[in-house]
Amino acid sequence: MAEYKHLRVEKDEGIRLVTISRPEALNALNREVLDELKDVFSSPGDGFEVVIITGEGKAFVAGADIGEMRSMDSVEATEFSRMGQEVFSLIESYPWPTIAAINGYALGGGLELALACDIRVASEKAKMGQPEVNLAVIPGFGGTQRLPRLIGPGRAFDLLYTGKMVSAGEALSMGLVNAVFSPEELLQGARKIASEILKKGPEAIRTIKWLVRKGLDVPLEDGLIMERLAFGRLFSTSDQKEGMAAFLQKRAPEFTGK
Ligand code: DAK
Repeated sequence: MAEYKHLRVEKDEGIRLVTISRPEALNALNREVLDELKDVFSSPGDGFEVVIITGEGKAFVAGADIGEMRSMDSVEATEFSRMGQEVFSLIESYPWPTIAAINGYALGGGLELALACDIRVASEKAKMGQPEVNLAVIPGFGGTQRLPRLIGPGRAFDLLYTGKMVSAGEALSMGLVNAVFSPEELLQGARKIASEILKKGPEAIRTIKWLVRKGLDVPLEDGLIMERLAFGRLFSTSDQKEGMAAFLQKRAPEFTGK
């Protein structure tokens, strides 16, 4: 497995844990961190897996690196935004499920990173927000687009206009996160969700991810056609035969990913 300066990547029983580790800057996303994330998500691993992204120390990610952005001109800022958007789109379209385990501050680019994941779980200590307006800028890594799609435009406008931070409980009530755990149980909670997913038919999981992601961008009629074709395709897998046989024989299935 590749070695990184700001990321720790560990794989265990189908779960890939990616820890962003730049604690001296609360894991702020500079170009180096973005480059390393790009490398991790550029190839689809070695088979069925769930990726958990978390942060080292008291922050998940406290945003894009303000020190690095401070002196950018418009051309450089546009390029920085393109770079971040490209990396987060890679994460969003990664073929296997992704879970953001939000251990602390997820602000600006940090919340945008979590928004690019399929599932978000948060520690009771987490604080989330899009504070870019405090710096007289806007989210540049997808926040104006993914946040309203996830929680609806009204709640997104509130967060985007005011730049306020919300607690894990508030985030849960607005559908921004799926579950809240104590700080000690956060990773265990994320791993439990991952393990549950890893018991399922790999091709079914990958197909669900693809359909949900692609389906949100097309008219319902087209999405239903995509679903129908994908549904049919799964009936040519041996896992479908195994899954249904195991149910009828009242035993646990043994999926092979074929
Ligand atoms: N960037 C760089 N350094 C950061 C940082 C950040 N986002 N957040 C924290 N740090 C650094 C602090 O400067 C401090 O460094 P030292 O002074 O120790 O050298 C260290 O991390 C610890 O931070 P604090 O001392 O401030 O820690 P506190 O516990 O007191 O406060 C905090 C924690 C999270 C409330 C506070 O650090 C904070 O407010 N941080 C900034 C949060 C923020 O505003 N995040 C949004 C960043 S803007 C775009 C592309 C992208 C974006 C926008 C446009 N285009 C290209 C158009 C995205 C923008 C953002 O994400």
